[in-house]
Amino acid sequence: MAPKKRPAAAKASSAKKGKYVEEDPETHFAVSAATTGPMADLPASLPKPVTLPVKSTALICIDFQKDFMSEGGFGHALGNDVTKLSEECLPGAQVLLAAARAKKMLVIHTKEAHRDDLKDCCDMKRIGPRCPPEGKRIGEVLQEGMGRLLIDGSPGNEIVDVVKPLEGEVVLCKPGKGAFFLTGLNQLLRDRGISHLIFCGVTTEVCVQVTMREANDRGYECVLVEDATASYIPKFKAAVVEMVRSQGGIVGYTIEHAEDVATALKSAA
Ligand code: TIU
Repeated sequence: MAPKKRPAAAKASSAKKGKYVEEDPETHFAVSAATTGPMADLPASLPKPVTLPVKSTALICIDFQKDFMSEGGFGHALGNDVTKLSEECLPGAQVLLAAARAKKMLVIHTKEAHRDDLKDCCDMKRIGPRCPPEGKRIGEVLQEGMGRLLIDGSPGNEIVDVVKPLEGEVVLCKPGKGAFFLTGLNQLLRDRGISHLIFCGVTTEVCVQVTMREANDRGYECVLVEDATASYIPKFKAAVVEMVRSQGGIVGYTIEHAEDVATALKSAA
C-alpha cells in the first residue's frame, strides 16, 4: 500500500530558515542615559560601582500586592508561607520610594492582575496541570475579604498600604511574570527617557528576576536592591542576587542596602 501523503508543510518561518529577526534598535532598545543633571554614585554596588543618571533613572516596584504578601492571596494558594516577606523587604522599599519621590523620579508600580473576564489569563496559567486545585485557582475566592485571586479590583490584588502608589505614579497591570509582556512598558520607558532601572519587589526569583532579564535584553541598566526584595524561598533569593551580578554583571548590578541608594540619590549633584 502506498504511504499516505503527508500534508504540505507549513511555510517555514524566517526563524526556521535561520534568518536574523530584523529589529531596529532605534525603536526597540532603551534610550541613551542622561549625560546632564544629577548623578548618583553607588560605590557599594556589585560587581562594580555604578552611577545612576537621576534624570533617566526610574524606580520599579514589582507586585507588592496582598495577593503575594498576605494570607488568603495567590502566593498562599500556591502553598507558600507568606508571613515573612513584608518585614524582609517593605522597609527597604519605603526608603527607595521616599528617595525617588524626593527626586521626582519616575516611579512604576506593577501588579500581577487579570481582567475580570480572565481573557488575559491563558489556560496553562489558570487550569493547567501545574495549577493549584479547584478553590485556589486564579479568579476563585480562597478567603473572604480578599476577593478573587489575582483579579484586578479585588481587595487582595491591591498593593499593600505602606508602599501604595501616589496619585500620578504609574500602576501597570501585567498578565505574566515579566512586566514587559503585554504591558507597553518598554514604550512607556522610552517615552519618559529612561535608561536605568532600580528594582525592588516580590518575589525575587519569579516576577522580579524575569522583569530584570527582560529589561536587560532591551538595553536597560538594572540595579537590584537586596533588602527591598524577598522570596518565599530564601535560597532562591540568594541565588538570584548571585547570578545577576556574576560573569561581570551578566544581568545587572546588585546593592545590599536601600539606604545606600537613598543616600546616593539625596547627595546626587
Ligand atoms: N509564585 C511566586 O513566587 N510569584 C509569582 O507568581 N508572582 C510574582 O513573583 N509576582
